[in-house]
Amino acid sequence: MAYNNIQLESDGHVAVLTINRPKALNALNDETLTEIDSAFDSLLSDGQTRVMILTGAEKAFVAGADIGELLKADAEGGKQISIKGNTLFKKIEDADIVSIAAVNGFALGGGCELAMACDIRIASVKAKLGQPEVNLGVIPGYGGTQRLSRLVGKGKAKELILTGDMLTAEDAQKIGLVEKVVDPEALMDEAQKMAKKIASKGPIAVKLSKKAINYGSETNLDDGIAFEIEKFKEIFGSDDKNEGTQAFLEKRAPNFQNK
Ligand code: CO8
Repeated sequence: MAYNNIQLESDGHVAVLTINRPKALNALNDETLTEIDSAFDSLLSDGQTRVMILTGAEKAFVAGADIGELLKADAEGGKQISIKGNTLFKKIEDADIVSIAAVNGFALGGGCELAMACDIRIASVKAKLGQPEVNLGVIPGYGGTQRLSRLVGKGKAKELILTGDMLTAEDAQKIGLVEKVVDPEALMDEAQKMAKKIASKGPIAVKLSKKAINYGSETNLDDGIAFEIEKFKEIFGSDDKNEGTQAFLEKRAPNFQNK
């Protein structure tokens, strides 16, 4: 399928989705959100993608929602914009596909929110992250008021959202907003290396681990442990669990079949 604002490339179990609207620093206008959604659906149904790397073309990851579109929206329009972005970001967060944000440059507002909806964030030293919505007289509307405090704590989230300050990649790493910081030239290699490593592991184990971590971070410990026990039972009914354990004992590489 041809897209105007994104590029999608797949190589085996790893796909790279590049947001490519550099004239607006990859800002998420309605068309771009629709294209990301449709590309992500195609990955969910292709039967082979296990990891998606999300990145941005040229100097930005994503500089936020498209401010021109925000200006035109009234209260109901604002609600629809927020629902559309939140629905897509939640789909990415909940998906069986693991997502890695390769944050190459500005990840502001909706861009920071998109990175936070991904499972893992790797940033270039050139990246700048923040929630500058208050500068525009608006609030984060793609999950930022919810996910930022879950990642970095309530006080830091309030400091960042209420001041609108931008963080360097190093400072973002210090507070747990990104997991790794690398040189710009190394960013995609690092993301690919991690993606391929994850894609080589037991695929059911990877997706159930992700589900259990997501579930557990939104509930109490007893519920989370009960969920883990159920997922543990599920994985013990899989062929891949027998293959992985057998391969270890036979001192060979496992040949996982995703079943
Ligand atoms: N939307 C639209 N266009 C943008 C955006 C954006 N978010 N960001 C940059 N652009 C455009 C600029 O207007 C400029 O266009 P032109 O060349 O036609 O003048 C072009 O991209 C290049 O930008 P700059 O010249 O400003 O580049 P600089 O390197 O000087 O500055 C910055 C880079 C610091 C990133 C600067 O562009 C900036 O501050 N951008 C806005 C960042 C921002 O405020 N983002 C948050 C947006 S609000 C948001 O994301 C809310 C999410 C939830 C929405 C749900 C609501 C209901």
